Amino acid sequence: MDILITDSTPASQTVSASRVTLNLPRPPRAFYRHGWQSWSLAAWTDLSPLPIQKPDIFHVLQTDAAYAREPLPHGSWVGAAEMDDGRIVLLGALGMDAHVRLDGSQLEGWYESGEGEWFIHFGAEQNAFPAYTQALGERFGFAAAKPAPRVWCSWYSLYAAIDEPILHAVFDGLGNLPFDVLQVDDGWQVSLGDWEANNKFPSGMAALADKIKSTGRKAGLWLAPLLAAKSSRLFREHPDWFLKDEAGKFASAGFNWGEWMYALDTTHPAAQEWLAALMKQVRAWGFDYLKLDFLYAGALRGKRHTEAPREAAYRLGLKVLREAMGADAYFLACGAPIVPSLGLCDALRVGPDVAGEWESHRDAVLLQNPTTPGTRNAIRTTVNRLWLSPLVQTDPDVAYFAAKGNSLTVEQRLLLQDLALVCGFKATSDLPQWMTPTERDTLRAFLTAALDATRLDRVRFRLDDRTVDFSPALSLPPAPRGAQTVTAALLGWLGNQPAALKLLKALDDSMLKKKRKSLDRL
Ligand code: 9PG
Repeated sequence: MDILITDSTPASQTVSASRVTLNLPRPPRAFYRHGWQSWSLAAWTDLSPLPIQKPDIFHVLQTDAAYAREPLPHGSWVGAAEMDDGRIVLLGALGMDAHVRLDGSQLEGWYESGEGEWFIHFGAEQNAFPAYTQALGERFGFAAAKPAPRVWCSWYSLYAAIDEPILHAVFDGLGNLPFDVLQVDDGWQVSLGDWEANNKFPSGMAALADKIKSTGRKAGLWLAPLLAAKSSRLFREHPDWFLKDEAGKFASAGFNWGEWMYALDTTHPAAQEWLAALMKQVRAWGFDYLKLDFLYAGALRGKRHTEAPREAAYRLGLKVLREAMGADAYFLACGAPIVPSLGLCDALRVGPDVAGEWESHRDAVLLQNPTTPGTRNAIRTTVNRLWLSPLVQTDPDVAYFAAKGNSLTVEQRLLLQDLALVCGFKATSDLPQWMTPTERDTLRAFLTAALDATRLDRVRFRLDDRTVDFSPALSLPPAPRGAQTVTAALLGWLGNQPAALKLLKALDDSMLKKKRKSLDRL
C-alpha cells in the first residue's frame, strides 16, 4: 500500500497491509530508531547508516540479528521521521513481526509474514507517540495503575559473587529501608537450564525466600527460562526441545557465561510443560517477583515443533510462563522483544544494563556498541522508550547512591536516580555496608518520593519544581578515527573468538572471587 504524506493527510490513520510505503514530501532530517529487545538501541539519529555494532558474535544477544547489518535506518515495529519543520511522521505496527525503515524519502513498513495493522501519525511529536501508544494499548492492554515495587537487586554490586552468607548480611543491613522486594539475581543456579540451588546455597531456595520474607519484603528471583547452556543437563537430556536453524543445526542463542547457549522451542508441548512446572516450583519456593531474562531466545528465527511466526511463538511461551506463575506474581521481562511482551508482563526493562562507569571507550567508540552495560547507554535507550509507559511499567535498571564501588560522578548518579523517578520504577543494588549515612538518607528519600513527572520535550522532564535534562546521555559516540581504527578492527575480531571470550570470563571470575573475599568483612 502506498500513501502520500501531504498537508491534507489526516493526523492519525490506521490501515491494514503486509507492506506500506509512506511517501514523504522530502527526505527527513532525523530518524527515530527503535531496537528490537530491551538492550537494543532506541535513539533519534541522523540518516547515515548506523555502524554495525561489534563484536558480531553478540548480535543475537543484543540486537535483532536478522537486521543487525541492515544498511538503511531501521526500527522494529516502529520508526519516525522528523521533517524540516519539526513535524514528525510516525509509522508503527499494531501487530508483531513488523519492521520499519527509511529509504530516502520513503518510510516503509512490512510484516515478516502475513498482513497486519499499521498506525500512521503526521504531526507534533508530543501527539504522535501517545497516539501510537493508545492504539497499541487497545490491542495489547495497558499497565496496571498501582505503583511498581521498590527493589533491591543483587546484580550490580555483587554480580555472580552471591552466596548465602553475603546475601543474609545484605538483607540484614538494609534494616528498615522501604524496599518492597529483595531480588536475587544470576549466580544461584546450578547452570543455565538447571534451575536448582547450587552449592553456594546449601540451605536451598525456599530457605532463601523465607529469609527475605522474614524481613517483611517479597522475595524476587532472576531466571533465564527460554535458553540453556550447551553443557546443561536440560539440553543434554532434551535436545529435541531446542530450536534448530535451516541447516538442521541447533540455533545459537548467543555466547555468554563462557559458553554457547541454545534456545528453547516454546511451541514444543513438553518444553511448555517444563516451563510451567519451573514457574510453579519457583512460586512454591516462595518467590513472588520474577525477573525473567534473556527472553529474546524465544523469538529467534528457526525451525519449531509447530510452525509459527517467531514472535507469535515467543508470545505463546510467555503466556505459558504467565499462566503458570499466576496473575498475582510480579513479572519483570528483561532482554525481551518489546511489542510481543506487552500485556503479559508487569514491567519491561527498556534499556541495556547500567554499570559503575558512565561509558566504556572500548565498547562505545572502538566497538561502536551502544548496547553493552554502561550508564550512558542505559539512560539513552530508556529515555527514548518512555512512550511505552502507559502500556507497561518501564524499568530503567538500578540507580546508584553510594560513591564507593563505581566511578560515576554525583551528577551522573543523580541523572540515573531522576530517570527512575520519571519511570516510577525504583531499584538499586547498593550494599548497605558501602553507603555513608548521608547516602542512605538520599536512598530513603528516593524510595519514599512521590513526584509528578511531566515530559517537556524529547530530552527534558519536569520533576515537581525541577527540570531534568537527559541530553548528556543521548548523543551517540563518534566513530573511531586514525590509529583507533586499527585497534577497533583488532578488538572486533578478538571479540568474535570464543577462546578470547572464555579467557575474559576466566579473568572476570577471578576478579569476582577476590571481590567475594573482600566482602567477608561486611
Ligand atoms: C545477569 C544479568 C543481569 C542484568 C540483565 C542481564 O552479553 N550481553 O550483551 C549481556 C547483556 C546484558 C546482560 C548480560 C549480558 O545482563 O540485563 O540485569 O540480570 O543479565 O547475568
